[in-house]
Amino acid sequence: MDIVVANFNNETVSVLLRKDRGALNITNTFAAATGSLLRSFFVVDVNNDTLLDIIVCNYGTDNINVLIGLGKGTFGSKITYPVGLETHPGSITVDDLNKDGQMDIIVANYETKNLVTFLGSGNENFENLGTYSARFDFAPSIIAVGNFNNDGRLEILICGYYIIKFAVSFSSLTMLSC
Ligand SMILES: [Ca+2]
Ligand SMILES: [Ca+2]
Repeated sequence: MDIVVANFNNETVSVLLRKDRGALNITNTFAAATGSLLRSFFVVDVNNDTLLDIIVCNYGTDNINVLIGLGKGTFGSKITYPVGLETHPGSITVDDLNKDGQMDIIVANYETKNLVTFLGSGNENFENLGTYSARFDFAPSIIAVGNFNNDGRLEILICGYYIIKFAVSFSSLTMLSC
């Protein structure tokens, strides 16, 4: 297995490929942006070419970066999608929210305590669907997607530093207690 590392202090993402006998070599390092204060990333194939891509969450610059994998630990130029001024996104996750076979992105904004969703089209392009209207009463720091209530539809679990509180149903954009 290879490893991807987000380097908070120097605002880069490093890809480490495992070589023979288990040694890890840094093959590529990608600069997010000055002041990005990147908080999290997600590794997934968003363009269905079987090569893993990376999506980076930039707390300081209020955006995300999509890096399309080219194989052998190399990636294309980063593509930037803003999530809103002073939102300070802290966490991202990826899944197919609308069941069209294409990966979509969910961003949890730490400062504005809400979510932004991006609809995938099977390539590097994502459509910003806007901000989920409900504000949470805590700053979301980690999010995850799953079928938590076993209804066959995806929900999202949102965690603050001291609390695990909500599952949001994307099918109806309603908040479920949990
Ligand atoms: Ca890919
Ligand atoms: Ca989708």
